[in-house]
Amino acid sequence: MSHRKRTLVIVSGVCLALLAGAALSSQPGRDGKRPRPDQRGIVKPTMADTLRGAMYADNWFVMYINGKPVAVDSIDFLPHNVVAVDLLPEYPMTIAVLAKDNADPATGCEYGNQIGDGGFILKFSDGTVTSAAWKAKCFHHGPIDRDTANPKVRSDAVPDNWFAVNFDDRDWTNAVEYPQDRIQPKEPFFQHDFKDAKWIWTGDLDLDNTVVFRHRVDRPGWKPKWTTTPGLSATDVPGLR
Ligand SMILES: [Ca+2]
Ligand SMILES: [Ca+2]
Repeated sequence: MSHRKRTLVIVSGVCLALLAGAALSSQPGRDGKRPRPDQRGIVKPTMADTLRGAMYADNWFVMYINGKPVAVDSIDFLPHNVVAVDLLPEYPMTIAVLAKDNADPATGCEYGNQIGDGGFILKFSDGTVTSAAWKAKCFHHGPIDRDTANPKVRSDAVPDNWFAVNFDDRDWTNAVEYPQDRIQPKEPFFQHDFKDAKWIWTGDLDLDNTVVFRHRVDRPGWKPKWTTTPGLSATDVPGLR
Protein backbone atom coordinates (compact mmCIF):
# COMPACT_ATOMS: atom_id res chain seq x y z
CA MET A 1 0.00 0.00 0.00
CA SER A 2 1.39 3.38 -0.98
CA HIS A 3 1.98 6.05 1.61
CA ARG A 4 -0.84 8.14 0.08
CA LYS A 5 -3.30 5.24 0.22
CA ARG A 6 -2.29 4.37 3.80
CA THR A 7 -2.88 7.99 4.82
CA LEU A 8 -6.32 7.93 3.21
CA VAL A 9 -7.22 4.72 5.05
CA ILE A 10 -6.11 6.19 8.39
CA VAL A 11 -8.01 9.44 7.81
CA SER A 12 -11.12 7.53 6.74
CA GLY A 13 -10.88 5.37 9.82
CA VAL A 14 -10.62 8.39 12.09
CA CYS A 15 -13.64 9.99 10.39
CA LEU A 16 -15.70 6.82 10.82
CA ALA A 17 -14.71 6.60 14.48
CA LEU A 18 -15.73 10.23 15.02
CA LEU A 19 -19.07 9.67 13.30
CA ALA A 20 -19.71 6.54 15.36
CA GLY A 21 -18.83 8.45 18.53
CA ALA A 22 -21.17 11.26 17.57
CA ALA A 23 -23.95 8.77 16.92
CA LEU A 24 -23.41 7.08 20.28
CA SER A 25 -23.41 10.37 22.17
CA SER A 26 -26.50 11.72 20.40
CA GLN A 27 -29.55 11.86 22.62
CA PRO A 28 -32.72 10.72 20.93
CA GLY A 29 -35.98 12.01 22.35
CA ARG A 30 -38.91 11.74 19.99
CA ASP A 31 -38.12 8.07 19.34
CA GLY A 32 -38.89 7.35 22.97
CA LYS A 33 -35.40 6.15 23.89
CA ARG A 34 -33.83 7.55 27.02
CA PRO A 35 -30.74 9.64 26.24
CA ARG A 36 -27.38 8.56 27.64
CA PRO A 37 -26.04 10.36 30.71
CA ASP A 38 -22.72 12.13 30.37
CA GLN A 39 -19.71 11.41 32.58
CA ARG A 40 -21.23 13.44 35.43
CA GLY A 41 -24.50 11.52 35.22
CA ILE A 42 -26.37 14.47 33.73
CA VAL A 43 -28.78 13.73 30.88
CA LYS A 44 -28.88 16.75 28.60
CA PRO A 45 -31.97 17.41 26.48
CA THR A 46 -31.49 18.01 22.78
CA MET A 47 -33.60 19.75 20.16
CA ALA A 48 -35.24 16.36 19.56
CA ASP A 49 -36.83 16.78 23.00
CA THR A 50 -38.36 20.15 22.15
CA LEU A 51 -41.65 21.10 20.59
CA ARG A 52 -42.58 24.03 18.37
CA GLY A 53 -45.11 26.61 19.48
CA ALA A 54 -46.88 29.19 17.33
CA MET A 55 -49.05 32.03 18.64
CA TYR A 56 -50.98 34.86 17.01
CA ALA A 57 -52.64 37.61 19.03
CA ASP A 58 -54.81 40.52 18.05
CA ASN A 59 -52.90 42.54 19.17
CA TRP A 60 -50.28 41.45 21.76
CA PHE A 61 -49.52 38.72 24.29
CA VAL A 62 -47.03 37.41 26.81
CA MET A 63 -46.93 33.70 27.65
CA TYR A 64 -45.69 31.81 30.69
CA ILE A 65 -45.30 28.06 30.98
CA ASN A 66 -45.05 26.46 34.40
CA GLY A 67 -44.47 29.89 35.92
CA LYS A 68 -41.67 30.95 33.57
CA PRO A 69 -41.88 33.57 30.79
CA VAL A 70 -41.26 31.79 27.48
CA ALA A 71 -42.62 34.09 24.78
CA VAL A 72 -43.54 37.71 24.35
CA ASP A 73 -45.06 39.22 21.23
CA SER A 74 -42.18 41.27 19.84
CA ILE A 75 -44.49 43.67 18.01
CA ASP A 76 -47.02 45.87 19.75
CA PHE A 77 -49.51 46.33 18.27
CA LEU A 78 -49.29 46.35 14.47
CA PRO A 79 -48.63 44.66 12.12
CA HIS A 80 -50.28 41.44 13.25
CA ASN A 81 -47.64 38.71 13.50
CA VAL A 82 -47.04 35.11 14.47
CA VAL A 83 -44.55 34.35 17.25
CA ALA A 84 -42.92 30.92 16.89
CA VAL A 85 -40.71 29.46 19.61
CA ASP A 86 -38.96 26.23 20.57
CA LEU A 87 -40.12 24.88 23.93
CA LEU A 88 -38.73 22.14 26.16
CA PRO A 89 -41.90 20.59 27.57
CA GLU A 90 -42.40 19.54 31.17
CA TYR A 91 -45.75 17.92 31.97
CA PRO A 92 -48.09 18.72 33.51
CA MET A 93 -47.71 21.98 31.58
CA THR A 94 -49.55 25.04 32.84
CA ILE A 95 -49.88 27.67 30.10
CA ALA A 96 -50.78 31.22 31.11
CA VAL A 97 -51.26 33.95 28.51
CA LEU A 98 -51.99 37.64 29.06
CA ALA A 99 -53.40 39.09 25.84
CA LYS A 100 -54.26 42.67 24.96
CA ASP A 101 -56.33 44.27 22.30
CA ASN A 102 -54.85 47.57 21.11
CA ALA A 103 -57.20 49.58 23.28
CA ASP A 104 -56.60 52.96 24.85
CA PRO A 105 -56.50 52.28 28.62
CA ALA A 106 -58.59 55.40 29.30
CA THR A 107 -61.29 54.93 26.66
CA GLY A 108 -61.16 51.30 25.52
CA CYS A 109 -61.16 52.56 21.95
CA GLU A 110 -58.77 51.35 19.26
CA TYR A 111 -57.31 53.52 16.51
CA GLY A 112 -58.87 56.77 17.71
CA ASN A 113 -62.54 56.44 18.61
CA GLN A 114 -63.22 53.08 16.99
CA ILE A 115 -64.14 49.83 18.73
CA GLY A 116 -61.55 47.19 17.89
CA ASP A 117 -61.62 43.45 18.48
CA GLY A 118 -59.18 41.00 20.04
CA GLY A 119 -58.43 37.32 19.46
CA PHE A 120 -55.79 34.73 20.31
CA ILE A 121 -54.78 31.37 18.84
CA LEU A 122 -52.03 28.91 19.77
CA LYS A 123 -50.77 25.55 18.56
CA PHE A 124 -47.92 23.42 19.91
CA SER A 125 -46.49 20.50 17.96
CA ASP A 126 -47.47 18.15 20.81
CA GLY A 127 -51.09 18.76 19.80
CA THR A 128 -51.88 21.42 22.39
CA VAL A 129 -54.31 23.94 20.88
CA THR A 130 -56.47 26.78 22.09
CA SER A 131 -60.14 25.91 22.64
CA ALA A 132 -63.11 26.52 24.92
CA ALA A 133 -61.41 24.13 27.36
CA TRP A 134 -59.12 27.03 28.32
CA LYS A 135 -60.02 29.32 31.22
CA ALA A 136 -60.38 33.05 30.50
CA LYS A 137 -60.96 36.23 32.48
CA CYS A 138 -61.28 39.87 31.42
CA PHE A 139 -59.45 42.62 33.30
CA HIS A 140 -60.15 45.66 31.12
CA HIS A 141 -63.49 46.34 29.42
CA GLY A 142 -64.68 49.28 27.39
CA PRO A 143 -65.99 51.51 26.13
CA ILE A 144 -68.89 50.45 28.36
CA ASP A 145 -72.14 50.01 26.39
CA ARG A 146 -70.14 50.74 23.21
CA ASP A 147 -70.49 54.46 24.01
CA THR A 148 -67.63 55.96 21.99
CA ALA A 149 -68.97 59.50 22.40
CA ASN A 150 -68.56 59.39 26.18
CA PRO A 151 -66.24 56.42 26.67
CA LYS A 152 -65.81 54.82 30.08
CA VAL A 153 -63.96 51.64 31.04
CA ARG A 154 -64.09 49.01 33.74
CA SER A 155 -60.68 47.86 34.91
CA ASP A 156 -59.55 45.28 37.46
CA ALA A 157 -56.00 44.68 38.64
CA VAL A 158 -54.41 41.56 37.18
CA PRO A 159 -53.44 39.30 40.11
CA ASP A 160 -49.72 39.27 40.86
CA ASN A 161 -49.45 35.52 40.41
CA TRP A 162 -51.73 35.08 37.39
CA PHE A 163 -49.05 32.99 35.66
CA ALA A 164 -48.24 30.71 38.60
CA VAL A 165 -48.84 26.99 38.38
CA ASN A 166 -50.81 26.99 41.63
CA PHE A 167 -52.95 30.06 40.82
CA ASP A 168 -56.57 29.25 41.58
CA ASP A 169 -58.61 29.80 38.39
CA ARG A 170 -61.43 27.43 39.34
CA ASP A 171 -64.03 30.22 39.43
CA TRP A 172 -63.03 31.55 36.00
CA THR A 173 -65.32 30.88 33.07
CA ASN A 174 -64.22 29.02 29.98
CA ALA A 175 -62.88 30.85 26.96
CA VAL A 176 -65.23 31.52 24.07
CA GLU A 177 -64.36 30.21 20.61
CA TYR A 178 -64.80 32.57 17.66
CA PRO A 179 -64.98 31.70 13.96
CA GLN A 180 -62.06 32.68 11.82
CA ASP A 181 -64.13 35.01 9.63
CA ARG A 182 -65.00 36.98 12.78
CA ILE A 183 -61.28 37.45 13.55
CA GLN A 184 -60.09 37.92 9.96
CA PRO A 185 -56.41 37.16 10.65
CA LYS A 186 -53.75 38.72 8.46
CA GLU A 187 -51.30 36.98 6.13
CA PRO A 188 -48.76 35.65 8.73
CA PHE A 189 -51.48 33.43 10.19
CA PHE A 190 -51.80 31.50 6.94
CA GLN A 191 -48.04 30.92 6.75
CA HIS A 192 -48.10 28.75 9.90
CA ASP A 193 -49.82 25.54 10.99
CA PHE A 194 -52.77 26.31 13.25
CA LYS A 195 -54.87 23.30 12.17
CA ASP A 196 -57.39 22.27 14.86
CA ALA A 197 -56.65 25.35 17.02
CA LYS A 198 -59.56 27.69 17.82
CA TRP A 199 -59.62 31.46 18.08
CA ILE A 200 -60.45 32.31 21.69
CA TRP A 201 -61.24 35.35 23.80
CA THR A 202 -63.57 36.17 26.67
CA GLY A 203 -67.31 36.74 26.19
CA ASP A 204 -67.05 40.07 24.38
CA LEU A 205 -64.53 40.06 21.53
CA ASP A 206 -64.98 43.80 20.99
CA LEU A 207 -65.13 45.33 24.46
CA ASP A 208 -63.00 42.97 26.55
CA ASN A 209 -59.55 44.40 25.95
CA THR A 210 -57.14 42.78 28.42
CA VAL A 211 -57.67 39.10 29.15
CA VAL A 212 -55.80 36.24 30.80
CA PHE A 213 -56.04 32.66 29.57
CA ARG A 214 -54.94 29.62 31.52
CA HIS A 215 -54.75 25.97 30.53
CA ARG A 216 -53.16 22.85 31.97
CA VAL A 217 -51.87 20.08 29.70
CA ASP A 218 -51.56 16.67 31.32
CA ARG A 219 -49.58 13.75 29.92
CA PRO A 220 -50.29 10.84 32.27
CA GLY A 221 -47.23 8.65 32.69
CA TRP A 222 -44.87 11.20 31.15
CA LYS A 223 -41.45 11.29 32.78
CA PRO A 224 -38.62 13.76 32.10
CA LYS A 225 -35.89 12.21 29.98
CA TRP A 226 -33.26 14.61 31.27
CA THR A 227 -31.83 15.60 34.62
CA THR A 228 -30.74 19.18 34.04
CA THR A 229 -32.53 21.68 36.27
CA PRO A 230 -32.56 25.28 35.02
CA GLY A 231 -32.70 27.83 37.83
CA LEU A 232 -34.58 30.54 35.95
CA SER A 233 -37.08 32.47 38.02
CA ALA A 234 -39.82 34.62 36.54
CA THR A 235 -40.24 36.75 39.63
CA ASP A 236 -37.48 39.23 38.84
CA VAL A 237 -38.19 39.76 35.15
CA PRO A 238 -39.05 43.44 34.71
CA GLY A 239 -41.67 44.80 32.36
CA LEU A 240 -43.77 41.67 32.16
CA ARG A 241 -46.34 42.51 34.78
CA1 LIG B 1 -61.51 46.22 21.97
CA1 LIG C 1 -57.36 44.74 17.85
